[in-house]
Amino acid sequence: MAASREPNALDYDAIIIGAGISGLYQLYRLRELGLRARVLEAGTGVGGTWYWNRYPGARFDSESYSYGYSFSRELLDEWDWTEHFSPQPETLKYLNHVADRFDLRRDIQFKSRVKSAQWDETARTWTITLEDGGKLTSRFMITAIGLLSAPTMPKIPGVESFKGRSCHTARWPHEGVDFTGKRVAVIGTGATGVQTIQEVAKTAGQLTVFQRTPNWCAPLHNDKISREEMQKIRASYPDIFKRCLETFACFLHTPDPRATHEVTEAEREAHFEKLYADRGFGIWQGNFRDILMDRKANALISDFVARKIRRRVKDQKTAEKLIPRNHGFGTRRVPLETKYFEVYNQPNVELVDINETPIDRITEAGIKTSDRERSFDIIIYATGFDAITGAFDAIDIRGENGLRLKDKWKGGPKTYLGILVEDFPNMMMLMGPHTALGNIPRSIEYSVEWVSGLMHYARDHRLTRLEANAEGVKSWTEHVIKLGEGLLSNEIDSWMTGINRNVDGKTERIVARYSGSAPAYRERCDRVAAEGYKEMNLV
Ligand code: NA7
Repeated sequence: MAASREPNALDYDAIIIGAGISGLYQLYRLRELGLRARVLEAGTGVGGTWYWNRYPGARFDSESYSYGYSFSRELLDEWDWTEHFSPQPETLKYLNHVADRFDLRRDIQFKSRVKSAQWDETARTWTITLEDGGKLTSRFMITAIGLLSAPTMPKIPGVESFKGRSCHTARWPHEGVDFTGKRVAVIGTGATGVQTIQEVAKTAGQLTVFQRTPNWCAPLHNDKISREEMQKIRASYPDIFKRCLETFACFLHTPDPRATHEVTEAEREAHFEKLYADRGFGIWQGNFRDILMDRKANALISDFVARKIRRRVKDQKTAEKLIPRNHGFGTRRVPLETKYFEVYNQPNVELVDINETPIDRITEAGIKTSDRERSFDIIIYATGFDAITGAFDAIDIRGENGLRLKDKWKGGPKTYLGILVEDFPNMMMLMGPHTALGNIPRSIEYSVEWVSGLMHYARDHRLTRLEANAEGVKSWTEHVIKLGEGLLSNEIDSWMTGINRNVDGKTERIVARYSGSAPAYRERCDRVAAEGYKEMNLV
């Protein structure tokens, strides 16, 4: 480590970029190892995703008690969740509580957006340059920059010309926005759009939703958690986290071992009904094991959800517009909703299918579609993110011989375990491409612990250069691509397949996610550590 070779020659042993769920926990662990660590955070506070996404209706789609940190019994003992799916303000409060409780803030530098990071082979260090020109040197660089953190505006002419108020959901004003009596437009109907729409519809004078692709939404069934219930949840934390570690994607839900055709039609309907009536992601993550692989099975659940939409939406023309046609249920991220479909029964809500009447441009007064112009007071852009690789692309990261990470990943990311990249020594990624995602905080805790294990090993063995080698990267990348074969979701355009037509060069599908099971991922990573990281080049 830095301290052992050249005492204090470097600013830090490790720089962590980002003070979200991963950055906070990584800082905690590195401190335990006695390392000089610093977190660089673009925002004015901690929380990452939960700091930036303050849009109305933002909340977890995973059960709160499966989503919080599990590493500290004291933290679990003292924190009460008030809803089964925590709303954003409560989650942000929680993460602030974590930062205070573990005294993390003294090593976090806010308002520090990283502009570039340059590897220096001779000194074996990273030089990190901030947007304000500040420079810091560090032996190791750990990216905790999130997989959905680079928001994108739509490529629609005239976006800058609107004279009313416009906000991207991921850059929501801290003081909030009052919709009472206002004419509001929402562009985008992904998980974010759905949460926003159902909330804004409560107070807006007129709400117009501009939909390009409808998504298969399912009921969230959120509820308050009483004190007694919280006590029971607290007592069962060991079981909850044990279950999360056993399931396919770290959710409380995991696929039903039966295939769709193994049950009778009546049993199948009953199972779908039960899942539709249950909380959370069960209908997506806990359904028959073949619904995300087998076209016939997928058609059955898609048909079931379509029937629900037709029943819930009064105007059948509108209902048909809300039913996805170009992808099956669960092949894109399933937005979870609370009376979302009923919003379209309100007299003050209009759905505009922009496939029928495309948006020509944003005007000074509002939005002009091919048939007419509508005036608005507020336009909300729920248009998503340059996902998974976007936050990396936003930083000019240069490894050996000035190689740009963006160039290295042309045509799709290449990684070792989703954590390391060849030619980018001493850079470790938390929630980078090719890691197991699923219930994100569970995956984060594992990745942070794995990276901390590697740091520990490096310290004990006085290593100053850790790099993935070509063979390891090739075999991991091939493994990830193979795992994605046969998955219906990999045949569909979505942020999960790296598509974002608002970003140049993001029009070809890539395999950006590890789609095997989380236990298998952990087993592989554990083995690498147990065998002394022999698949890596360590000096
Ligand atoms: P998503 O899921 O990427 O959704 C973005 C939405 O915005 C989607 O409906 C897009 O339609 C729409 N969009 C994007 N660009 C345009 C243009 N140019 N014109 C019209 N409509 C457009 O992002 P979210 O923020 O909802 O969710 C991202 C993840 O964050 C979510 O899955 C959770 O895991 C948390 P499209 O489908 O591309 O036709």
